[in-house]
Amino acid sequence: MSERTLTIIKPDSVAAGNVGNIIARLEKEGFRIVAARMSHLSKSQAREFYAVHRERSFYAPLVEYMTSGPVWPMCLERDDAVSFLRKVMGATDPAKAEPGTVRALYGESIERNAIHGSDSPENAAIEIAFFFPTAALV
Ligand code: FUP
Repeated sequence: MSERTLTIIKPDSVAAGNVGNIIARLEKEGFRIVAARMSHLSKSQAREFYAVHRERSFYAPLVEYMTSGPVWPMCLERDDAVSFLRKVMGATDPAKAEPGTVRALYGESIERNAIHGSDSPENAAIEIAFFFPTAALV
């Protein structure tokens, strides 16, 4: 069933010049880009986006990293978009990600792991609303 999810091309990918490669891969995998923009997150935006991790030891460095440079949040649409993006993205740690996945190809470390993908349809709806007002979705 057609579904929407939220990805973020993270600062390491933008800095390394991998935005085009990652977007091309996502389109090749059948995702339609419903909304996209370049953004430089504020500390408070990054803290809010990753609030579920606020008790974790990696929270502060994660917020630092996600605000260290521009990112590309995008709303994507496809059949089973949430689970399919998780598959194309690969495991959180690029060293453990399946060969050929976006994180295996472009991720530098468990923190600097190239791309975000929503982990459930419920969170996808919350995360899409976080970055894009309804009017921005086409
Ligand atoms: P994922 O859903 O694969 O992005 O992974 P999580 O929601 O568990 O983690 C969100 C982000 O926190 C990761 F993308 C990177 C960061 N993180 C770390 O830096 N260290 C960890 O041990 C786990 C996650």
